[in-house]
Amino acid sequence: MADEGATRDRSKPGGAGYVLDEHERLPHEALAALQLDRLRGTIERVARAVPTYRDRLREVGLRAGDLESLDDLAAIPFTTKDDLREHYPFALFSTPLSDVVRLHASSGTTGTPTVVAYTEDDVRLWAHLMARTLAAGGVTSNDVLQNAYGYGLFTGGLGIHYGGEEVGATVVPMSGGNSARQLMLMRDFQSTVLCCTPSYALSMIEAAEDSGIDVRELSVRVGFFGAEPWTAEMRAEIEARWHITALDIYGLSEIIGPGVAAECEAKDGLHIAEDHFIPEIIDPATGQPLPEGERGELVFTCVTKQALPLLRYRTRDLTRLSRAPCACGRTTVRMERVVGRNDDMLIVRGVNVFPSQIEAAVLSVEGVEPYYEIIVDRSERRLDTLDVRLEASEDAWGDRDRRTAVEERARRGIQETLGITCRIELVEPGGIPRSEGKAARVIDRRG
Ligand code: DLL
Repeated sequence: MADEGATRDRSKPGGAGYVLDEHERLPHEALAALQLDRLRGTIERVARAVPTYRDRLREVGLRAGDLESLDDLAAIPFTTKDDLREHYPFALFSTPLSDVVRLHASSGTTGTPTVVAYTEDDVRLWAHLMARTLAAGGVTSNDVLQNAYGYGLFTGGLGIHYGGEEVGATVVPMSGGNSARQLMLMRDFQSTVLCCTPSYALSMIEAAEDSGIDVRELSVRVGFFGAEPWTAEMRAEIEARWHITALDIYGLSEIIGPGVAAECEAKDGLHIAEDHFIPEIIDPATGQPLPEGERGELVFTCVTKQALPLLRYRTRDLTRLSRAPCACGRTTVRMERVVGRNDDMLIVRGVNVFPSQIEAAVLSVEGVEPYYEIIVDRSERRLDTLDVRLEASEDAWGDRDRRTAVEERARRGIQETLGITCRIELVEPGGIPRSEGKAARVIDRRG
């Protein structure tokens, strides 16, 4: 159900592509009315088509007609990743498989993968939302978009691909990996837009340096980086080394994939496509909704999807929402950069630690490259230990006194931000594994 309000106009001078669609600038009350109307329609549909939802809604005595305001959302039971696993592969779909034109799935590191489905309308909606995302970062039909997100069951590749075409850009479907080839084609095709994970963007900068290419001389102007947590410090690092604008884009397969939320050029939080996905922030411990502005777990209700419109899906991602006006004129609610996932939170000697907090603390230390690994273990005395392996820059590595000073500064930085002691191991340049997709930086050996 792509919005009729959005128009594509490639005839504009300069090839400007996508026009801001009217739902992105609705006054709050009008948006809330649209959401409520769509929510009622969705509830009615899933109650008819999905036995599990029918039972759950019946249990709480909720019918679509009972919903009087968006506050009534809170009466709807949550959907979790376990629900998707328990209904593997297709039992939560609300359309017959004959209407499903695409499946994607998570890699399923813990066993059963989670499968998500799209009807033709869903694919169209997804392309529309990704086009919105790209347009918010200034992409037009004049751009050459190099897409280095993985193609396949992962939603990054195809999701961005269709959005790029929708906005009229020239899409180069590279997929992840093979940095030398990425750089060669980036130069030859004069790619102006790069889409990949932030960790892979860093790997590419390094691969360029290794082969004597100055990334700043390439034509890339803007990067759409996401699919993993990253920090403001990492953004500063990428922007300084590449001289591009680095924008944060967020999404998850269960909701639609990339296109759920994205930064605009104001870089002040990610605009959520709330005309399609109603966000809430809940206390992860109690499940109770939290007031606006408080940080907690992000929950989404899909109100326009056809094949898999999940109700109150618990993302496990931690963030907070803001309705403060944005310089870009969009009125949609913004979410702060995701700190991390509930399940990625490490508890080290009783202290909650997000890998992104460690990233923020160490990246500002001079003499350290933006590659790191976090190792949590248990000592013989059954105490948690935290080891952070940091990669030294070439010149820091060559000087023993500087190495000691860098280690000391990083250790102090972590102690000051997190209040816990850790060991720092500085490793030689190139000593930390590089990422081509989502970086795996944490090794927890506590079992
Ligand atoms: O990662 C979809 C995506 C593709 C988003 C390309 C952006 C760009 P999943 O593989 O289902 O989908 O993983 C979703 O990744 O719940 C977050 O924990 C994390 N994540 C995604 N984007 C961000 C981000 C894609 N910008 C999970 N910042 C989500 C922090 C992110 N975490």
